[in-house]
Amino acid sequence: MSLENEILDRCARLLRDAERDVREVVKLTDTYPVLDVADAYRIQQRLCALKQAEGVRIVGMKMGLTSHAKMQQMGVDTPIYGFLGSDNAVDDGAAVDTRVLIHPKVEAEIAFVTRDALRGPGCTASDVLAATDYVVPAIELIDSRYENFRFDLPSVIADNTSASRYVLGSRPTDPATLDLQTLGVVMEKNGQVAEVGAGAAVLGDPAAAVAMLVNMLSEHGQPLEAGAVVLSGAITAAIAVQAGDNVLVRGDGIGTVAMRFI
Ligand code: OOG
Ligand code: MG
Repeated sequence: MSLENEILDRCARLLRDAERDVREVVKLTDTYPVLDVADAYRIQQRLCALKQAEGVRIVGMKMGLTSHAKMQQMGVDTPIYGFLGSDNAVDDGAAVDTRVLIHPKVEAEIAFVTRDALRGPGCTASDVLAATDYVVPAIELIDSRYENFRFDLPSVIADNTSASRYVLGSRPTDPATLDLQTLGVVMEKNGQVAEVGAGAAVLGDPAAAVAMLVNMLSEHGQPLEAGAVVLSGAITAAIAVQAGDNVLVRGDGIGTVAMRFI
């Protein structure tokens, strides 16, 4: 059953206001138990339109829950996607103000930047590699708008998959020179190793996660645009951060990326 447009609009507004006011809200399915995944993507689209009306540019897309570590951590078992806005981007090494965040966590990811647009269905990992301009290591900062960072699949999709901030490494690498499956990634917090993993944690290959995104978008008649930034999904579990923390991610052969918190 599909919820009425008026309710979908109200849900998008609630999530937008929660982010702006730095306030947790009850997860949507507590209020609307019939809310399903299709409704949730409709709410996410409305949230995207609200941000665009405020002047935010859409700069890319993100995949989420593409690794077992993340699915287990969040108790959810299907990959999901969201959008990245110009307001989500942070410069490499820049400080992020924790006062405008609810309960931030960071994850290590591999980001793709597309040279050509991609369209599904039937998009494969090799199609993705052929259309990729470069890859970089990335840190995604997620900040669920829901109480205690707890949600179910429809609720987290509506909340733009907890998207909040992201930072890309500054050294672009041609993926043709890499083996993304065996590429090792280390996440350090305050100089200590916090999480380790390899590209294969993300659906066997981060490029496969991007292909899945393209195929999911095609179900809504949407392409993945040329020049888009794509976060392919966390390789490791997410870790909580607070003011004073420094986070660094290193990827074998692709350099480092950092975010610090004040
Ligand atoms: C949902 C977003 C997950 C990822 O990389 O797996 C995600 C969440 O865990 O809050 O961005
Ligand atoms: Mg992520």
